[in-house]
Amino acid sequence: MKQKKMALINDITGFGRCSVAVTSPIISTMKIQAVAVPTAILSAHTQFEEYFFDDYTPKMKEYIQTYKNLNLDFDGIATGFLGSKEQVDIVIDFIKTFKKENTMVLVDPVMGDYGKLYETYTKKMCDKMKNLVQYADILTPNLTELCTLLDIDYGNGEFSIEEIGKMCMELAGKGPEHIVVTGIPFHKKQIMNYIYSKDEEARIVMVDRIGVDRSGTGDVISSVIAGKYLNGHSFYDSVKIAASFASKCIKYCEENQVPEHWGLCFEMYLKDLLED
Ligand code: PXL
Repeated sequence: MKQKKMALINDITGFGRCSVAVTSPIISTMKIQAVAVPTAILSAHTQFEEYFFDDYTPKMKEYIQTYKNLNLDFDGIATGFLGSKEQVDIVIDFIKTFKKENTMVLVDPVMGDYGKLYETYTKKMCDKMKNLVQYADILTPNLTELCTLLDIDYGNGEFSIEEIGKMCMELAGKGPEHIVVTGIPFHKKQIMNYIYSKDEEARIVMVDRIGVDRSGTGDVISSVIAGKYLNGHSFYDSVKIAASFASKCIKYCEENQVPEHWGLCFEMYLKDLLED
């Protein structure tokens, strides 16, 4: 059987377990070849007080051109953190070039958390991100990103399940077949993942909240979903596996007092993602 390939359009961050440092090993464990397409290079992610940030926008076209010349094809394209608004157009061109009938496109609209945008995200970038949504088969926003994509005020972050359902329906109207809203706080002790698939009843995957919120959790969840879904699992099962995998990693971090910005110690449980 031909081995699958997934393009990972994301930043490369040395320290802090996010983006390609997380998605590449996770995808590889699921026997999918990971092909990194860097959007920025950082020494540490933007939740640290200090970090080196090199926007890769000026180099991306040349980088991608070689893949065009090589006539590469991809079974999956997963996009994450983008470093500039111009990158959105580059990513759209990448998808238009490489998306074939059966190529799965997952867009993780990495923009912010807890009602706040990340430091490198400008309003213009957020507006641009809205264009990217229409190219996604799968979208994995958190609540902050869901609100931002729909121009809805985050307020205190308290939304009813019905409201979240309506927001997903509106966003799905723009293109994506499947949406999971990740990391929704529920009654203080739990975290809800709201799963919306077109023409299906919405479903919920609940996990216990363990300790503090940890950066990089979204990258772990979206890459497990991307890999499992590409390997033939249903969207619901992919989310379930991803949520329970992330929970296990978070529990380990709590028990070992890993600082919250160091990301999830996914290495400890990678083998649980192995496929036959
Ligand atoms: O985990 C999301 C993420 C990815 N990449 C960079 C980030 C963050 C979140 O802070 O800073 C560079």
